[in-house]
Amino acid sequence: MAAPFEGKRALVLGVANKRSIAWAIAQRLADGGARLAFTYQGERIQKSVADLAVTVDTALVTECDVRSDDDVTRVFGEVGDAFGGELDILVHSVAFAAAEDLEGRFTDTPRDRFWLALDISAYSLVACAKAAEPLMEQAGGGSIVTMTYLGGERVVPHYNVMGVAKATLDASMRYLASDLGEKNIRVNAISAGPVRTLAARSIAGFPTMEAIVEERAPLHRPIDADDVAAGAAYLLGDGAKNVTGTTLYVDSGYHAMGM
Ligand code: NAD
Ligand code: 0WE
Repeated sequence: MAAPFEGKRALVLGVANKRSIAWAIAQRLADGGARLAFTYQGERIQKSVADLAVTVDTALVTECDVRSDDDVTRVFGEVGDAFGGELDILVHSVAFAAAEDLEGRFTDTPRDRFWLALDISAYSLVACAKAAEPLMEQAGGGSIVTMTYLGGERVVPHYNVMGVAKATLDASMRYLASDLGEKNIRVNAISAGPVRTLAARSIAGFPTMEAIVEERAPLHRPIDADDVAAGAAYLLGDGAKNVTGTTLYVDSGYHAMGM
């Protein structure tokens, strides 16, 4: 295809390394002609994100811990400066729960770590959408995509508090779509099947999960970050100009099965 994102300006949150879903999406946007801005969390991954960012047309690489209102405000200020006060695309690909809460019983989740998971994995979309609104309004509209998972709709063993966070994220996506529609800002989610990223590899039993999807999903195929990126590119592009408040499943059809 020619250049579906020519002249578009995109902010991507959630690149940690080359396996990140956010990086696969960023590459698609860049290949389509977009200019990019990236945020990373913490000095530990600064170099890894900076090294990836130089391989595409990047206007900004800056730190953002989504728990911090100050960080979010500063980042969108920097994005406005880098992109002439406008923004077309926001990719939200951020999630975190304490490792100990992704095993054992959901019942055992303590109050502080419950809110930590919801703060980083769900409220962050609300904060970023609000900060993006004036920049996208200036651009005449925009498109926001977040990353979700079936564990927010149905019980996936050990997904636990992350499932509750994804349920909150999904509902937030719909309410944001409702509020921002009048500004021509669309908000959608991709529900991805298991992809072997940094966030996934540390999870005990992840290979088992991949095997179950391959066995039971209609397409009997594993999902990779590039498949997810293709779905994101659709939702972020003009071909989806009348699509908002919805979830696109990129999971080899697994979600359609009852058994
Ligand atoms: P990843 O580890 O590459 O990405 C997760 C990102 O979240 C990292 O870049 C990390 O730095 C960032 N993050 C964590 N805490 C943060 C904070 N406080 N502030 C800012 N950033 C923070 O893993 P991924 O699999 O690419 O995950 C991206 C998204 O995709 C997540 O929302 C995840 O829930 C979702 N998802 C993943 C899968 C999968 O199987 N990998 C499936 C469905 C959905
Ligand atoms: O959203 C996710 C994983 C997100 C995630 C991963 C980690 C690992 C490291 C959030 N927080 C952390 N915290 C850490 O300390 N996925 C959709 C992938 C995933 O994670 C699972 C899954 C699947 C699928 C956890 C348990 C069960 C299934």
